[in-house]
Amino acid sequence: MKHVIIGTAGHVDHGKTTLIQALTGTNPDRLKEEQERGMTIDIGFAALRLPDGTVAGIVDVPGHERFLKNMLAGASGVDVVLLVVAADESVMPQTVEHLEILRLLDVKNGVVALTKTDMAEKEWTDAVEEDVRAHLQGTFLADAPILRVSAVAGKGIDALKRALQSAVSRAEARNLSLPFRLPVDRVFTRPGFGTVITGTLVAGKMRLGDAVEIVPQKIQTRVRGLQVHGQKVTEAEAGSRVAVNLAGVETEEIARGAQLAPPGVLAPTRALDAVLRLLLTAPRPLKDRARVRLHLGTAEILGRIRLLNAQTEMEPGGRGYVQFSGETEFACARGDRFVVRAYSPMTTIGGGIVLDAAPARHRNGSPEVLAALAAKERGTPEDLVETTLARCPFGLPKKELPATAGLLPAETEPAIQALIAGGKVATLPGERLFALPALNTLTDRARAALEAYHTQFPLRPGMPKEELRAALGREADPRAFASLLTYWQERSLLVSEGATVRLTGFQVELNERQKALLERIEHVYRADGIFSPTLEEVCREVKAPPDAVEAMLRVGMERGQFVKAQEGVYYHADTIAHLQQLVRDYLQSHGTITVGALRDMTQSNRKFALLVLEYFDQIRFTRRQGDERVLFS
Ligand SMILES: Nc1nc2c(ncn2[C@@H]2O[C@H](COP(=O)(O)OP(=O)(O)O)[C@@H](O)[C@H]2O)c(=O)[nH]1
Ligand SMILES: [Mg+2]
Repeated sequence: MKHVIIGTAGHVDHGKTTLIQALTGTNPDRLKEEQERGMTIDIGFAALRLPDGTVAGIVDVPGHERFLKNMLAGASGVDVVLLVVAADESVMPQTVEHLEILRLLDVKNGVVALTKTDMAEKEWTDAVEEDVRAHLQGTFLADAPILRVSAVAGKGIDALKRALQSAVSRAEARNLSLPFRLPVDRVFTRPGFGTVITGTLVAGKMRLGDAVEIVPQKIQTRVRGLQVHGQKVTEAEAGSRVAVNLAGVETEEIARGAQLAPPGVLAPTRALDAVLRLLLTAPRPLKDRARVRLHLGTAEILGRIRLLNAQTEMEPGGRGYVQFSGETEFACARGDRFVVRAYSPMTTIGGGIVLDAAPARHRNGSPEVLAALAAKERGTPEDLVETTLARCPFGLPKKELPATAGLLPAETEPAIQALIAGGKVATLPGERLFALPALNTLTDRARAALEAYHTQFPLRPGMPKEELRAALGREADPRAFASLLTYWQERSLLVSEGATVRLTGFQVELNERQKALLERIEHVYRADGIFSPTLEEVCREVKAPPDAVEAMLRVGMERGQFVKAQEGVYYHADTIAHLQQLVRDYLQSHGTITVGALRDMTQSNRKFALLVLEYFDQIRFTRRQGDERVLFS
């Protein structure tokens, strides 16, 4: 199912919050102060069930310019905007400012609601609609439907829902194969649970139990609880509003603006390189080294902007490469959109796209730096390889890369080498390439799955391989999985043996009762020698149920105390060693051995002598030649 976030926008008092309540039945104003003053201060949330059953998350933002910072935090995760204009007031300053912010954030899709139509004459409303249409010209909302509603009279609400549904169905799907990313918008404590954060999952999938890093704080933790729209879930997909209960994190350690991602995917940074566009409506040119507020994700970061084009200022409407240096650390990634506001007065002046999230300090006007940034903006072979691999959570065979990335093989190879050297791409056995974040996600997932398995089945030597493959994800094809297993084994993360895998260092631990049972079972098998007892006989003898005996036999086999000759037929390793010695001696003097010869030597019967020799064939100690056996090699 598609997951989409609808965000409100528009001037204060134009009826955004009331409209959300009319659409969803939820009052998104959750603070006491908001309800007392009848004004939205911080972002609020609701869930909208659309006529086709899709549930969209709604983020309601404050319209008052004093709380624009909160609007920016809410706008960062929006797919579809619901622009609200009061029919009795028409376009006002924050209508324009919000629209500009949404354009800078590259929102592509939306619906306009003319509210409070019960307060205005029809002719007046017609004029307002014209005014609105004029303001939308040249923007992503140029062709958006404009719907007339009255939240108070309950008019036009169903038509608005249908228009929203159609916008939602047009919204681009978010990238689910990227590592998950969650900018935090709220942090609070739930008694009995501990710290809970909420936010819009902007990329990837988050699962219960996933390892998480909080950036820039660099806190490593785990998803202990996960909710979407107030329902417990085991997995949340990008485009959902989620609440995450984090293990062992104090509420004071995190705040709005932090981001959650799998460990190692995001690094805290103090600077970013970007392409910046200054709004035509910016009140004055932007000076080199001007102090600004940069809004990225849910964060507001104070810092200075250096113009890299060797200018002393950038004119309104201008665009160029810049380096932003924060006064504090923050989280960002290449391709992130951001909005810039002047330090004072706090007006929105522009915005841009991050081209490098961990840049070096540059000399102003250096042609090399400008060329490198231009290449990053355009997309070099390296970029294309990196972004292609980022879209492949289970890697890609090297030979498929050029075609998938739309590159020539000759330009692909140097790009791969550079990315490997830069620690962004890894080659795995079987000539398979992985983006490092994707690989780290899988490694964490494998480790978590194995840990969980060992905890649940402490007596089993390991997890069936197929189960581990399933735990990694539906898309893990056998070739990718084989490549990963070899890689993890080489890295000593796990040991792969036969049909099972276990974490390196995992050992079956027995309690006193189990140790005693294993000893009694050993005693029975040792005493019976070649006359291997049936399972029922063993159970009777040691007075234990079959599953307990079988579990101990598995443990014993893992430890080399038992061997399995056939389904249900076990021998003590000492018995086998003894028989092997007998057969070896016999073969040394006779060259060949028959079933009858072994039977006589062991004073047993044909059945057991045959069983043992067949086992020896199986382990390639002997080889059958007609009715006789010879040494295998
Ligand atoms: N008459 C009328 N009043 C409305 C309508 N929608 C909202 N209001 C009123 O307008 C005021 C501001 O609404 P609110 O939803 O808080 O605006 P917001 O600041 O955009 O969230 C409140 O007093 C609402 O009761 C409407 O459709 N008709
Ligand atoms: Mg409001």
